Amino acid sequence: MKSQQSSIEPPTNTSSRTQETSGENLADTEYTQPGKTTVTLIYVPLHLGGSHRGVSMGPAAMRVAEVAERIEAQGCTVVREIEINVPASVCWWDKQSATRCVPEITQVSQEVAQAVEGALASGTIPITIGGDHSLAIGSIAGTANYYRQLKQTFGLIWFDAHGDINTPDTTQSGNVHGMPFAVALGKGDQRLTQLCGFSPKVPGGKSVLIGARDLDPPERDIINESGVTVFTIRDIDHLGLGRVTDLALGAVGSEIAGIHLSFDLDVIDPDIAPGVSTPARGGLNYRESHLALSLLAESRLVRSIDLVELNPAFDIQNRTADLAVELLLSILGKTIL
Ligand SMILES: [Mn+2]
Repeated sequence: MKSQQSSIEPPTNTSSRTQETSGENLADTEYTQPGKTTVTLIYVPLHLGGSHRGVSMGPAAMRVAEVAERIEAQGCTVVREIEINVPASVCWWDKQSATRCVPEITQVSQEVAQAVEGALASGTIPITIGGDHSLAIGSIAGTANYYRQLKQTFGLIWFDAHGDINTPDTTQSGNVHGMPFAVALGKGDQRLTQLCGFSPKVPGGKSVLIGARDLDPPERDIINESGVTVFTIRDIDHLGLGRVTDLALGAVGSEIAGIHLSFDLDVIDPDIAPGVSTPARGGLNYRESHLALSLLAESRLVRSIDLVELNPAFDIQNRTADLAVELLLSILGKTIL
């Protein structure tokens, strides 16, 4: 009889990354390492932008799926993990406007913006892990502020089943997670559009929406006015996501210093990504998702990333979190050969 060998490896403790919570001083240490991709993980357990509290567990589920360990196993370095504080108070309706929780989301957005800008300034790729999509208001503000000071421009590529381009005038739900794309373009509640003191954060002409299949009628009007390039799920069926991704890279233009990738997991088909707040049938499949993200990785332009709307309360055995980590690895340049 063969002796049994334990398959449990002793815990390795080779990581030098630091953990901190928001509000601490973000030293502008230079983390650039030649030939190595360095990342900052920013966990944002924000649920105030939507109607499903489960998204606040997204960062925890990503940790269960060993996001930091798997990024490091791929050869990248996680230099810092930051946890953003989200107000614990119950979400309240702001009677001053048609939108919910704007004061709280503004506060969180300021902290996210500061963390993202600090991560970019230190030469790392900020990966903001949600949490609902309203966190992109902060991450895009931080990204925009970073490039603005360098007098550079950036492009925005947004994967989503929805438009997220409602305003307080058009919203049916009052949920801010249906508005962050509009806020980035300078449309919406001024407390959000004026973060970091300027607006818009990115022009429509350097913005692309991929995977849309569930747009509210007013969102179509806003998209048409804004100059955003949209590739709907029909375009993807017709052209293929590889071609669409190439076209998206062309649409953001060549005069950019970087791309901010805002990836809503609900763009994926709910059959393989059930753990999202607002599933919509007919989404991206597994292979085309990885193809798109590996093409973006090859462009070497993606400098900041949001990964949002993971809702463990709707997930099955953490499958969607596991997929989300795999997708991140593709964005960070995982190759087959
Ligand atoms: Mn979204």
